[in-house]
Order: sequence, then structure tokens, then C-alpha cells
Amino acid sequence: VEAEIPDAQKSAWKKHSASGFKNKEDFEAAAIRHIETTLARSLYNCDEGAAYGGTALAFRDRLIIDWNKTQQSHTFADQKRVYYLSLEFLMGRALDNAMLNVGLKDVARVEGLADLGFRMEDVIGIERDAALGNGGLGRLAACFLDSLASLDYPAWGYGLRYRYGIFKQEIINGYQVEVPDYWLDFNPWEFPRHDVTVDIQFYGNVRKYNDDNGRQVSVWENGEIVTANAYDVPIPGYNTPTTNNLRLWSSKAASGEFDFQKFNSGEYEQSVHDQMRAETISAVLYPNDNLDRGKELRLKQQYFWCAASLNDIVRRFKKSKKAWKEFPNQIAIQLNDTHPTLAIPELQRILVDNEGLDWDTAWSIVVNTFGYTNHTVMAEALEKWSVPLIQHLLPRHLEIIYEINLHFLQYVERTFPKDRDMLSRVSIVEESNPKMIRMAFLAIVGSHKVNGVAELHSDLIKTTIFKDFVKIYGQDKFTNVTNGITPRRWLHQANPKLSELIASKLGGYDFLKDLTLLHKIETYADDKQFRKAFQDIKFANKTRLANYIKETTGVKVNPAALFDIQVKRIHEYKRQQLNIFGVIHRYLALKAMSPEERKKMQPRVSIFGGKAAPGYWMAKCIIHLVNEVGRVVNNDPEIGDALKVIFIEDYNVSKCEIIAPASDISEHISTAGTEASGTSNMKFVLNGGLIIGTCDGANIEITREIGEDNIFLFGNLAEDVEDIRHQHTYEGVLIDDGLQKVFDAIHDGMFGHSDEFSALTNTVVNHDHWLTSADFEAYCKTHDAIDEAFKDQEAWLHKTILAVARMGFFTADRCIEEYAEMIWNVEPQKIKQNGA
Ligand code: BZD
Repeated sequence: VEAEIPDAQKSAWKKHSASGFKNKEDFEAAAIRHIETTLARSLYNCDEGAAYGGTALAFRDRLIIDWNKTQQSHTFADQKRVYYLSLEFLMGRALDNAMLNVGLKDVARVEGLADLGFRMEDVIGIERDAALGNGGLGRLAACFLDSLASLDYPAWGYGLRYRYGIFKQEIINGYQVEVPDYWLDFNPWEFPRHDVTVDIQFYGNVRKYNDDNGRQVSVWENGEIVTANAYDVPIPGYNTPTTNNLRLWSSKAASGEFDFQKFNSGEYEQSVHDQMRAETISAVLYPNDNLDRGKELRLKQQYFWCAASLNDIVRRFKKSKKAWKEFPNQIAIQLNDTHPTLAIPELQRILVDNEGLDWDTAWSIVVNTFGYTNHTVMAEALEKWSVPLIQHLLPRHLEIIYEINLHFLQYVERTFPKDRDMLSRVSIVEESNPKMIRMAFLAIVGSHKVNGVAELHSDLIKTTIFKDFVKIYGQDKFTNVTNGITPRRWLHQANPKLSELIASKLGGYDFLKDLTLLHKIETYADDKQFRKAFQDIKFANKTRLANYIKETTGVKVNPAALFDIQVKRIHEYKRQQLNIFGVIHRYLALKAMSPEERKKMQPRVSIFGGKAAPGYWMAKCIIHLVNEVGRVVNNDPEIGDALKVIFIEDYNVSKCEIIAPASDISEHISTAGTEASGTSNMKFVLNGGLIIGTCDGANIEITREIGEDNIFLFGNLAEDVEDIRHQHTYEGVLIDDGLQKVFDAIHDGMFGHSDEFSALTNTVVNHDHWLTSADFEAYCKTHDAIDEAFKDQEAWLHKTILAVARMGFFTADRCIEEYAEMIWNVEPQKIKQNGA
């Protein structure tokens, strides 16, 4: 290819090719140029917003140069690539991450920005979070992108470019109020690719005919077309030139679709309406986590994004002129939950209908290409789509799904001829009214590997919801990849002082790319000086959070108190209700004490944060109760610093970066068997906090790694939950004595009108599906043990340091290496500095 380019052209490019800044002078020049020319500001009206804009654009230039080199190098090398399909990427802020990953934060901070008259923290704080996700699933995708790039894997993410990300949460009079998050008015991190578009079809009908060879051909026609537009977001690796791509699709009316006929004849509204209808597809992120609501627009989003992404992937493959059987050797596609499962019938459709492959050949390509990650066993979260809806929206795909099911059931019947029930149990089509397509089953049948996200979870899927599939396909199709987090963002960026302390002992920052090196700080758990330094950092981080709380809530909290934090989406299975009932229990106990007794108690700050899905009534009740308890407790003069209860508004990624380093204890207290993994548990321990938790998800493996002396576990085990629920149904719920006192206080109106909270208490009394009462006593006792343990600060520090030292396993880098080896069969590829 290079030989075809004339020398004059080459030398012009060589002379003028952009090169990213490497020092203060270049940075200042780039930032000022952008402030003046891109943002049209001057020395006299350069505010913090403009300083952010100039800095971000300067770094963007730098990223895009590496991005170009990376993409060129990957294209030339022509090795297998990974495509990570996720409806959610919860990226948070990009600037700080970009500065740290390219290793120029100090150049920008100490020299550049200071010269321009700004503080780095203020400039970074201007950026809005890219909040294209709900919670753990979306954040996992973001951590995986960071690791893929940092480890030099050729990989792309594919997602949707929502105009509105997850809503902004405001707390008004103690209630959650949702405000739209319009985040795109200034987003320097995306590149619109106006030349990269894909036309996506919906509705229409399927026409059949026989071709010259007598082969039946299906044509999907007369549909409605919507265009997908690509926007690319560069993903820089840490300390490597590798810069991968996250491609997000935006919907718009197909070109020519704006109907001038209608417009000219006065039907303005209709023609504008069509336009808006198309744009609606990528307009909003659905704010439900772990719940499937079966809305048509959601299905449209899923197909729109799968079809655009596959079209893009296939187009790139076809350029290589390789034989179709090479497809799975060149391409691995990972499905982040069942949301992208339509990619399976879509690829089959492309291969059979468009490319003319026979069914079996096509199907073997499909199965060898896809891997499926499951994130939940909870029935209410398992996706199903009604057959009439799919029939209407995607008629050809429905036919293909039925045919996939037919082949699959025939195989099952041959293998298990005596088990008639098996067929209806495993059928992709549920014989209900209306019939439903079980997306998880389709994903299993269409993938070569299925994985859970923590050991317990991966065992549970094999023994419960996917049990029959293990019989059918054997154990080997099912595997585990325990989740992890990127230490770049969750240690180095969120907690720079701790990162620096560790680096000072390990002789550098290599641990950020090999987190197992942390084990070398174990010996410092016994080093008094190190402990002091560690403690000072924790105190500074708690002070930073205390200041934030003062600024945003007006409540003054004492940074010397024990900070007890639960931040995550609000959900009954995550049991924030257990936490707040425990807080009320503590408050009642404090009230019953003499002032002298109260003085001896360990002061606490109970901190909550998290969003409730807008339609999730019970979750909203929990938020309201937390806020009402806070109002009463925080204003009780008898209580003072002994207890404070805080709800942090609008919890998101950038807030987590302030919160995670400031915990003494964090709560991961889901009903055993319900939290697939959890990842914030890892963030908190890595930042020098201990955990109170149930034997659930990754808590179990965290315990195994850090030692059971360094974690506070309590509660019933997953294997006993079903029996207890059964007992509740047939013998009624036994309400714990302590919990009864809490309910009495609520009913007496201690926290406002009790009607507001009756749903919360009634559900415990009636079913206690989440074992709030069954686990209450153990929960409260464990908190008492925490108070005791915290009094011995030296012993506490010893535990926290050991725990940090033993967290090496939970890096997302390890996850990516496991996926690469067990599921994708891809190799890393170093970028040569000159590109080619
Ligand atoms: O995925 C979460 C699980 O609940 C966590 O236990 C796990 O650690 C993470 C990462 O594996 N699941 C989600 O966050 N799920 C969703 O947000 C979601 C969103 C839309 C629809 C269904 C689920």
C-alpha cells in the first residue's frame, strides 16, 4: 500500500504530520490555540470552562494521533480483534484519565495550567460525567475498555450514543426527583464520523422465492429505514501508545427521509415528526437496572445497535477478502448480558440471506464468534420479548430464531429421547400467551462460551437457571471470569496519595499494570511509620469527603468518626433497607443511653448514595426513609457526633472517586445468591477500607484473598435462602425483636408520617423475600463488632493494609487476560511507534 503513494505526498505528510505535545511549552501552545480558535475566547474571557475546553482539546489531539497509529497498525497486522457489545458504557470523566494514561498530568498541572492561572482540580471538576449506564454492568464495560487498551489488545467497544444518559438525581423534601442529563452540549471526546453510516430496517415483510439453483431465498423488504451514524471515542491505554476505539451509534432519519413533499404541501408537522421518531431510538438510556420491562423502543434500540455494529464488523472483514470460514478466526464478539443477543440472528441473517452461505456453515461461524456474559440469576431481570412484538418489528429475525430453535430442539431430542419435559424447559420459545423469546437461552445456544462474573454466580447459573444447558452442552461451555476493576482509575486517579505511598515502597508504579505486585506491601503492615502514613492519607480522604458533604448537604460530619458507606443503585436485593433499619436501631439504642454511656460509643457517619429506577416505588421509599432519618438524627442535639446520616445526591462515577477512598467500612449486604459479583466492594478494599458483607458474589473471593480476619461477614448462606423463603410462605415471617422496635418507631411517626413507609415494613412482615428480618440480628451484632475493632486503630490499620496488599487478583487486567485466553483466543499487539 505504501508503495502506491507518491513521494511528494509522503514527504508533505512527514513534514507536517501532527505530533502530540510532550512538554509544558507544547501543552500551553496547544491549549491556548484551542481556547482562541476552537472556542473563540481570549485572555480576557478565559474562564474555568474555557480552560477545561482548551486542556481537553489539547489532550484529545494527543489521543487522536495515537488512535490513528493504533488503528493503522491493527489494520496492517490483520490479527484477530475483539468487539465488546454493551448497551452501557459508564465512562465517567475522561480528562483526568487521559492525562494519567498518557503520563502528562504533571506537565499539564504543575506547569501548564498553573501558568494559565487555574488549579487542576477545578478544571477537572468542570467536566460532566459520560453517564451512559446504570450501574455495575456499564461500569464493568468501561473498566474492560481501559484494560483492553492498557494491555495492547486490538479491541473495539460498540454502544449507543444516548442523547440523555442516566438521569440526574435531585433530592427534594427527601424524595428523589429525576432531571434529564443532557450531556452532549460540549463533548470534546467524541469524533463524529459523518461518512460512517448504516441504514437499519424495521418492520416490513419477508418475501420468498427460489433462485436458479432451486434454493429458497428470503428477502426482508418494505421496511422503515433509520440511519445509524458513528461517533468514535478514543480509549487510551495506560503507559502505552495503544488507543482503542469506542464506537457509539446515533440514530437519525434516513437521508432523503425528510419528506419535502409533505413539507411543501404544508404537512410540516408530519415531516418533522418522522425525523424526530427516528432520533428517538438513541435518545434515552433506559434507567432500569436488573429489571426487564419489555418496551418496544428498547427492542428497537437493541436491534438498531446490533445491526449497525455487525454491519460495520462485516464490512471491515469483507475488505480483507478472506474466506467466510476465517470470520471467527478474525473476530470475537462478546455480548455484555443478553441486551445484544439479536446480534446472533442478525449475523445468521447476513450470512444466509445476504451472503448466500448454507445454514449450517453460517451457524457454525456464528457460534464460534460469540461469547455471552450473564450478570444475574434473578427472574425479573432475565430478558424475554413477546413473539408478536418481534414478528412486527423484525419479521425475518423471528423466522430465523424459530429455525435456530428447531435445529436446537432436534438436537436435544436426539440426545435426550426420554426426557420430553426437557424440550419445553429449554425451548427458546416459551409457550405462554403471548409466546415469548427467552433471550438468555438464545444467547447460550448461539455462543461457544457462557460465563458468570464471580465463582458463586457462575456455579449458580450452572445449577439453577441454565442447569439443563449444562446437561446438553457439557460443563466446558460454561466458565467463570470473576469481575475486576481498573487500578488506574480506582487507585491512581481516585487516590493519588495512596498510589504514591505504595509506589514509594515498591520503587515505582509498575503495580498499576501488574496489581499482584501489591503483595509486596504486606510486610509494611507491621511498619509503624507506614501505618501512620496510610492513616494520614485515609484521614485526608475522609476530610475531603466531609467537606463535600458540608458543601452539598450543609451537614457537618467529623472526619474522625467511623465512615460507614453504602453507595450503589437502590434495590431491594441490595438491601439498603437493612442498612437504614440498622441505623434506626442504633439511634434508638443511643437515645436510650445516658450521656456518659453515649460518649463511650464509637461515633459514626452512615453514608448512603444511589439512584432508584424512576418506576421503582419501593426503592424510592427507601431513599425517602434514609433522608427522613437523616433529618431527625442530624438535628437531634442529644446525639451530636455520635451518629450522622447522610444521603449523597446524584451518585455517579466521579462522586465514587471521592467516596471510595474515604470509607472505613463499606456495605455489600445483598441477600445471599442475588448479587452476581459486585465491583464496588473491590474499589473500597483497594482504597484501604474494610467490608461488611454477606457471603455473596465476589465478597466470597475477596474473603479468600484477603483473609477472613480482614472482613466482616454475616448472614444466611445462598444455599439456605430458598428454604427460609419457603418457611415464610408456610409458617409466616418471624420478626426479629430489635427490628420490631425499629418498626414501632417508624409506625409511631418518629420519621414523619408512617404511611409513607408502610410499604417498606409491610413487605418484611408479609413475605420478607429479601430476608431482612432473618439477617437483622446478625447484621447489628456485626456492626457492634466493627465498633469494637475500630477502637484499636493500630490493629485496624494492620487489617486494611493487609487487605490492600492482597487485592491484586481483582484487577480488570486479569479479567481481560482470562477472557482473551479462555473465550476470545486473541493476542495483544504492540503498536510500532511509526504506525506501520
Ligand atoms: O453487573 C450488575 C450485577 O448486579 C453486579 O453484581 C455485577 O457486579 C455487575 C457487573 O458484572 N448488573 C447490572 O448492573 N445490571 C444492569 O445494570 C442492568 C441494566 C439493564 C438491564 C438489566 C440489568
